[in-house]
Amino acid sequence: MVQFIDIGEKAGLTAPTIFGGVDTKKYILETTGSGVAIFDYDNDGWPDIFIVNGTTLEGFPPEKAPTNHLYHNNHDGTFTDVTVQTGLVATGWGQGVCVGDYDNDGWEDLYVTYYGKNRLYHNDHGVFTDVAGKAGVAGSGKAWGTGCAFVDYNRDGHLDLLVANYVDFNLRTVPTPGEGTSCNWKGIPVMCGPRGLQGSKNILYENRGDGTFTDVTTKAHIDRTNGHFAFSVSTLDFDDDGWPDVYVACDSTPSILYHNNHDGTFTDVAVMAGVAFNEDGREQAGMGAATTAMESSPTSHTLRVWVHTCSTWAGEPCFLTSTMTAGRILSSRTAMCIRK
Ligand SMILES: [Ca+2]
Ligand SMILES: [Ca+2]
Ligand SMILES: [Ca+2]
Ligand SMILES: [Ca+2]
Repeated sequence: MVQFIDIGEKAGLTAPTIFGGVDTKKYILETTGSGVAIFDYDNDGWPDIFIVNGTTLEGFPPEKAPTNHLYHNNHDGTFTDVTVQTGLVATGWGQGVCVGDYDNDGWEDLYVTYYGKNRLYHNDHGVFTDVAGKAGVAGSGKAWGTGCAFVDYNRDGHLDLLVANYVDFNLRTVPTPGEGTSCNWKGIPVMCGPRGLQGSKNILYENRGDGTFTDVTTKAHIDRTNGHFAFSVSTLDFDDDGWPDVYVACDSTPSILYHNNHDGTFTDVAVMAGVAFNEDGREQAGMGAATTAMESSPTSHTLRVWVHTCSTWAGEPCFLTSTMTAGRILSSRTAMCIRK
């Protein structure tokens, strides 16, 4: 039997992850964070670890605010926190993170989603600068970004960016526990949502190749799936046609499989592909997804792709929901998204 031992503390991964109330959660906002990316930020051949952090409803004085953390791999089983010297100190309701070299300079860049404005960190030889505003990918500041993935959807050699949004959420107007029908569970007042709240739309940014992006959400038909509670984003070529497709695991709503139509548009084919619902035809608490090639056929050169939707809600284990055949996985170096 394989056994795993938690070596986090011994390895130096000691910063606490803060996300809302410790004993109680008043709002669903306090429940969703946060993601992790494992990538080689300094090109020394050893994978490093970036961990997104959150905050609390009460907030913190600036000098005590929790920050995201980047841990440099020391090549000896330990890590050093290099957040400050790499320019990655940032606080807020951090959510997901994805990695991709959007400007093709050989250094992996970072995109971090927030309830609030998202951040795009350009990697300049191991030092990061937030260029989201200049690049046009910060968002409105009102959306609740969750998962994301870099993917070259139009195959022009420049990584584009798909950002999932969870619910249309406003702390000032959202009902409190006990208010409304969706804020009670068996007579007990509980936080509201996601059911009872408005879904949100996902966003696709096309890379212009000059360090800036254009919002092509409507043109690419990404918003035709409006109303889902979208979480994690995975890229894969499930039909092996050479064009990358995108799977979005959704909470309490059907999950989405954006098929790439090769003409700049996508069509959600999740129902027909058998990955929108579980085997009982029910929506799931889709939190994260992983795609992998399980086996290959020496005759047809097609791979089998399994899509997992995982939920840790109420202590449920991860479970396999669907199987798709005839797919091909994109390189995880060029398109990667990891959410806890
Ligand atoms: Ca490294
Ligand atoms: Ca880069
Ligand atoms: Ca592109
Ligand atoms: Ca495809």
